[in-house]
Amino acid sequence: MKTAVVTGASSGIGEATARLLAAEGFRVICAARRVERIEELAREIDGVAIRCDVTSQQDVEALAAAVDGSLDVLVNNAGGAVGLEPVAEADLDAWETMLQTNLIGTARVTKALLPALLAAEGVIVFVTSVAADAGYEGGGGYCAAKAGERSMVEAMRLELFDKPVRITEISPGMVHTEEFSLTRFGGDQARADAVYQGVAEPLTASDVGEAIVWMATRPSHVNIDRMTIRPRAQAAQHKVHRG
Ligand code: 8X3
Repeated sequence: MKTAVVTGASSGIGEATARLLAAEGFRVICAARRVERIEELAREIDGVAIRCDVTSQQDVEALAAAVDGSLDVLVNNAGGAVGLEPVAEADLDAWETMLQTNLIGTARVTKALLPALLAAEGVIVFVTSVAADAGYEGGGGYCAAKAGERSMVEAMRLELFDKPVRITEISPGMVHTEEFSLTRFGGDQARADAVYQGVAEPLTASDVGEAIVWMATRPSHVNIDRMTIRPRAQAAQHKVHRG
């Protein structure tokens, strides 16, 4: 049975991807900070739950120990946005959090699990964002974190060009999940809802999860370097059709 690790598996794209990978026959190791959520998910999909804060070296070592030497798929999904203030008013603690989770935490997990991925001729799917394409107003910290993550992906693909591992990236646009915007706006539901207001069909977590599963299940000589995925209503970052 093939094994997959999904970080940030407690909700949203991570949870949907874990469910879809399990439906494809993978044994899924669900990693996240909120252990009750991932334990329930692991029970439902017959997987494994490992408490993992990607900013903790100790937690990531425990995750690597659970993988036990061989890993087919790593979905680096943990991360997110905090705040939407202009740089002039930025909360730099929030920036620190975004850089520590999206960029450095992802690097920590990737470093720890790379030997197991090489052993299995595995594939890594990095969940970045269209925020990595260009800066937007209020996105300074988040865009920097995601652009940094993308740069790491590009470096790794070159560094590992002659090794049996694939380095892939999915870059989602507007995805309506339970928590992404709520976290960004510190629990302000009205502000979070306004992000998707009037948009008939933003992407769902499963739309992105299905694309991730497709990327991760191509034959081992096929590398999907980067997939940008947006709802039809979002032609570009600022070009969103609202009814
Ligand atoms: C989420 C997409 O547009 O909020 O990663 O940056 S956006």
